[in-house]
Amino acid sequence: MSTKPQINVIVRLEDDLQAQLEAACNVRYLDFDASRADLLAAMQDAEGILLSPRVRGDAEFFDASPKLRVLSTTSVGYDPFDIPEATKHGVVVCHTPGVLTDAVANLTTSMVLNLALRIFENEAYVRGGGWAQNAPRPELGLDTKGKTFGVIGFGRIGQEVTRRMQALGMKTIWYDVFDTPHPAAPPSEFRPLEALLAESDFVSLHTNLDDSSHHLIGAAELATMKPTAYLINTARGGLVDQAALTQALQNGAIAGAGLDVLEKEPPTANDPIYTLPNVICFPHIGSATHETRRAMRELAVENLLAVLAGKRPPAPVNPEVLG
Ligand code: 8YV
Repeated sequence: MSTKPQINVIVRLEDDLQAQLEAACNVRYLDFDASRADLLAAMQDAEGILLSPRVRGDAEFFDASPKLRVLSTTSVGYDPFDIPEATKHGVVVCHTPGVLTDAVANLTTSMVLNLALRIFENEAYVRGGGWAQNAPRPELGLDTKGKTFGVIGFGRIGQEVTRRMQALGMKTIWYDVFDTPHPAAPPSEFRPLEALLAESDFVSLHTNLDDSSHHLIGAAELATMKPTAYLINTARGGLVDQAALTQALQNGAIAGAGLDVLEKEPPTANDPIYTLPNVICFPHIGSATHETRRAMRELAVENLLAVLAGKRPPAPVNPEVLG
């Protein structure tokens, strides 16, 4: 009988990463569309699981996983997993911070530039024959120099976005639940949330989603923003009250939004938000460069194998379980 630990994998992996797992574990590959019942049944004997944040790890999940020691997600965000429940069940949750910082900061930058310079409108104008017909051109865009960029969530990604915005000539300010920045953070001024919202020409979200940050941006916060300001969200859809945002965008309470995440993903076909003229919306691709996704999968495999081998994983969310 094999003494290798049983693990479940619900992530598509490269051959070499599969081989690495298979050398150390009995690997069961589960279908992405596996029913909840099939998933829970497969958790009976599993000591580890490698998954994406599309799977919900709640109390029911951990109760159905009596042997589970490690849950390793291919994401930095761990909002779908109930961390206190995991800790209660002695499960180490691991994630992938750091390796996706540049990719998300780049996508955020692309949104700022696309919104400021009206890139999509201009491209559509030319592609649609507008230039060839000498039709009236889309409105002019905005300079970034001298504008104020407010970051909500001054962690790794928020700091990297700040560096890029400073390179674009913007004044940067930040808000977080702490008001003393990390020593390596770029120089940038702290503001209370309301002051940041009122002062910024761009407000960009880079914070975790949890009970305390759910709908951090709602109708009142949107009303505090300048009517000329833009909201950018490359973090989590649940940080923003999407119904309130839709309204604010429709009635011109803010100028526009760049969204890589929505409250419901994928959105319903009749969700108005992604067709509004003052919105650019991407399908949650912040980390989806070839190299970054590979690095995330590598780190997730490393996290999982470390815990199963009784070693400290590189990126635990609840290290207290490790003792
Ligand atoms: C990915 C993410 O969409 O890291 C996160 O928290 O949301 C994204 O990088 C996701 O991890 C895909 O598996």
